[in-house]
Formats: sequence, structure tokens, C-alpha cells
Amino acid sequence: MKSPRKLLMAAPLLFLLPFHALASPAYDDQPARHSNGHSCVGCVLVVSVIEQLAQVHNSTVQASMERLCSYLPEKLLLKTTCYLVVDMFGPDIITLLSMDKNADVVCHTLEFCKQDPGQPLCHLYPLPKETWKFTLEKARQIVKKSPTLKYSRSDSNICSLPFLAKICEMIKSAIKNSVPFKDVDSDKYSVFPTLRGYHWRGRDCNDSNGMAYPGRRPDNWDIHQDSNCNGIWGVDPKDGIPYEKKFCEGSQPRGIILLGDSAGAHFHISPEWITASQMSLKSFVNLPTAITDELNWPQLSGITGFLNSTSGITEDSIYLRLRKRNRCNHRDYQNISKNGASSQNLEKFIESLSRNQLLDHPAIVIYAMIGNDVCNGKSDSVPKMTTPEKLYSKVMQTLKYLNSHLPNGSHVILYGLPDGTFLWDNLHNKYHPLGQLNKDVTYAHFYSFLNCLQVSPCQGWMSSNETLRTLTSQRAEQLSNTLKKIATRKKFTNFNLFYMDFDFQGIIKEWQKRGGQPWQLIEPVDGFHPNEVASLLLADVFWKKVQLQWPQVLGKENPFNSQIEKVFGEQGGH
Ligand SMILES: [Ca+2]
Ligand SMILES: [Ca+2]
Ligand SMILES: [Ca+2]
Repeated sequence: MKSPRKLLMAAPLLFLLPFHALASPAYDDQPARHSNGHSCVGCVLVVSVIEQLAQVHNSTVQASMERLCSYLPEKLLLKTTCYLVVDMFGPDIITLLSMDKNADVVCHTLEFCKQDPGQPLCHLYPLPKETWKFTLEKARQIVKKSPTLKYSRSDSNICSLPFLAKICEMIKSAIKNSVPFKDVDSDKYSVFPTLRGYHWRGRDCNDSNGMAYPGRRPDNWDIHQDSNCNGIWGVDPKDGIPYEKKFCEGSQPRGIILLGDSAGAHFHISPEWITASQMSLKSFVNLPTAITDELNWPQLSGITGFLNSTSGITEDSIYLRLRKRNRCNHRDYQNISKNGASSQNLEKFIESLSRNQLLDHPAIVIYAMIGNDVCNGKSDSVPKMTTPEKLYSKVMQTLKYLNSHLPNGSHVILYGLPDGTFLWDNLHNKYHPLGQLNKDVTYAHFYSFLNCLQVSPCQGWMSSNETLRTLTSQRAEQLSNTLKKIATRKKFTNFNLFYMDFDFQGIIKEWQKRGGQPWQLIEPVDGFHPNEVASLLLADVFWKKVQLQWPQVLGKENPFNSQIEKVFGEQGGH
């Protein structure tokens, strides 16, 4: 009987995805020594939440598990899967938790966490008072007697489960190709939001016509139909002039394209999903959307976001600013980002970028591989970092690709890497969302748990080892200097090239001026990514700098903006 094991794997799947994504196994050609690292993190998260829900509601573990399942939406079969898992594994978890075993012990007993020979013991919570070996053996004895644990313990692929197969395929295909799952006319633009749909690039206004898509030069001035999806088409009955010609000709429309990593795609795990004290039915409403966007929220990102910020900050994304500057730019955005992306693997998905050199408007391309060239989860982190030489050759390759694909008159801006030492400095002694209830898990604990399992998104900066943090920052600086050198020395025929520092220190100062604290700019669950506020503040710094130094990049303000608004309203929205 193999399926129960798979079912149990399915629930943590929700929580595993992020860590999978962070550690970028898709690009990992060397299998991690702790092959079960992600399962271990997922198990510890889920069991912690169950334990804390029981504590918050002063309920039994059984009731707490049912409560958690009842909160989950039915979409993607989340609720059903949860109940199946409880049926199969609830009894063991109940037995262990009611004997005061913590999540680490439970997950080691159930073998989601394993201590490989010669490897350290990985745990999130403080170790039990009795020796670990004794505690674990006792727990295993108890579970052995349990009738429910007579299944195969071999690791299996959850995607082989019939009811998860389809979801898995959808997610896998979207992740692999970075092109929309639903795209009838195959122009890489979709009418469906997630699975690389319009959350990632402008919505297709005609999904049965591959020659109608955002960013193209209007076909015959869009007299009969909107060929570039900017919502502007038809003829002004007063003078017989096509609106697209009247409002957009000479306005130099342009799109915004991001080549980025998880930070650019706005990776975000909602703290509500793991905070027992605030958990309710509302907490998981957005989980299915997030899962089908690879736990990214590009629709709220600083570069290509088009929705109003959820954080109360009033700064707009770069895309919204370009649209405001020239309404002819409506829907012309592409977020070509991937979790785990770096200069070294961009070539594997750059072809998902859509720009026709002859038919489309020029674009502003932002190259922002801000971490993964120095960040990895390996315990010997430094030798795995990209060298300046390797960076140079891959970035030149990328730029040559862009030069042969971007319309003439485009602009490319290379972003430098930040100095990530602010992560440890600002977070290490703060409580992680899982540790807030009982004041037992700080970010220092959380980081060391991920490092131990070798699934950390950035061993180099998320480490108590100051020498390692300094080395990581030094390499990041060298890589930034290499990018700067390329930008000042190299010329390309179809675009101008610029370099910009990734000024995290600058936005920290700006945030402090507004009365905020630096730690409030970092994603609370992963303790690594810039959050929505940081992303929008960075966009603000970016915009102001470009406006001041290279205004030609942004193009002119379109004097017809208010008329476009009058005739076309929201231009078909996003
Ligand atoms: Ca399409
Ligand atoms: Ca189309
Ligand atoms: Ca149009």
C-alpha cells in the first residue's frame, strides 16, 4: 500500500513548492545529499501549524487537523487531499503530539526528515532534554504499534497520483517552458491569469489571432480591430482619422520586459498560511492562485505589477508608470522571471521572451539577476558561486541574443547585485512567524535549519558565519563591477545599454524616513526576498534615477493621455 505515503506528501506539497523553487532544483545538476530536505521542511511546517492551532484554540490535535483542512479551499483538491492525509496519518501525529513530541521529532519519526550517516542532525526547534537518540527511539516504538503505519516508506513521486497528475502536469509545463499553459493562438499571450498567463505578460485581446498581441506596432492603424491590445482602435467619426494614428503616432510607445529571478517575479509565501493565531477561512483563499503562479505574484511586482498594491504603499510599478506616461503602452509588459534564475541558466528560458524585431515596438529590458549567482544552498557555497569571468561570458551571450531579437531603439538596463548582509543583520534575532507564538524560533534557527538540510535559498548570506557573509558580499560586488564594465564598454546596434546599482541600502533609508524598520522590507516567511513594499520602493528609485540620468529610456509624456481615457476608459483593463 503505497498511496498513503504519497497522500501525506501531497499536503506538504503546498509548503514544499516554495523551498523547491528557492533552491532551484530545476537547474540543479547535482543531487543534494539530503534528498529529503524539502519534504522535511514541509513536514515540520505543517506539523508545527497543527500543533499551534491546537494550542491557540485549546483543542485536541484531531480537532486542530480538521480545522486546518476546513480552512483550505477545494480548488486544486487542497481540502480533499488534506482530509485524506488526516485520515491516514492523523492517529500517529495525534499520538506523538499528545506525548509532547515536537514537530522535529514527529517528522523524523515519520521519516520525512532523515539524518544521513555522517551528516548533522537538522532540527528547527530546540532539542529535547533527553538525548535525541533516546527520544526518537521511544517515538518510533510508539508509532510501530500504530496500525496505520503499515505502508511503504519508499519515497514516491506525488505526481503519479491520478488526481494530482493533471495539476502536476500543468504546473510542470508552465515552469519548464515559462510560456502560458492556455494560449490558443500560440503568440505567448493568454486570457488566463495564472500558469504563466496575464499575471506574467499583458493579456491577449484576441486569443484566436496570433497576429494580435500586446506590444506590436498597430496593423493598418487598428482601424478594424485592436491588433496590439492597448484598447485603442477604430476611427474617430468626427474627422475619419484612426484613433491609434491620432493618439499614438509619434508617441514612441514601448514595452517593459524583465529578465529576472524569484525577486523579480515577486516570490511571496503568505505568513497567514503558517500563522496559527490568525488563521481562518480567509487565510488560504489565494493559495491556489499562488501555487499556479509558482508562488510568485508578478501582478504585484515592482517592475511589471498592474494591480493596486496590497501593502498600502502608493508607489506604482515601472509598468504602471510607463502606462501613465503614455497610455498607448497599455498591456505591454512581460515578466520573464524564474525562481532560481541566474546569469548561468537564463539561456534556458530566454526564448520565452516575445518580441518581434520587425513588427513590434521597442522595449525597455531590465536584466535583474540579483542573487542566485552568489546564492545557493550548498554547504560549500563559495566554489558554487558564479565567477566574474563566467558572468561576463554569459551576460555577453544574453546581450547578443537580445540584440538579435529586440526592435531597434530598445534599451537594456543591467541591475547590479545587492549586498545581502542586511538579511542577517536585521533578522537573526527576530522571531520567525513559526516562532512567534511560543517565542522559540528565530531567523537564526530557521536559517540554520535550512542550511543543515542544504535547501537554503542563500547559504552565503543566511548564515551565522560572518566570514562567509562577507565573502558572499565581496563576490556580489565583483559581479556588479563586471556588469558595470560591460555596460560602459560594450555597444549594440539595436539597444542602448546602461548599468544601475541595486540600491537596497537606499530604500532602507527611505523606509526609515517614513518611520519604518529595515526588517519590514523582507519577506517574513522565507526571510530572504524583498517584499512588496521593497519591490515598489526599488521601482521608485529606479524610475527617478532613469528620469534624471537617461530620460530617453522612458520616452515622452503623451499629450493625448486624457483624450484616450475619455474615449476608451480603462482600455479594456488588465
Ligand atoms: Ca494568445
Ligand atoms: Ca493573440
Ligand atoms: Ca490598438
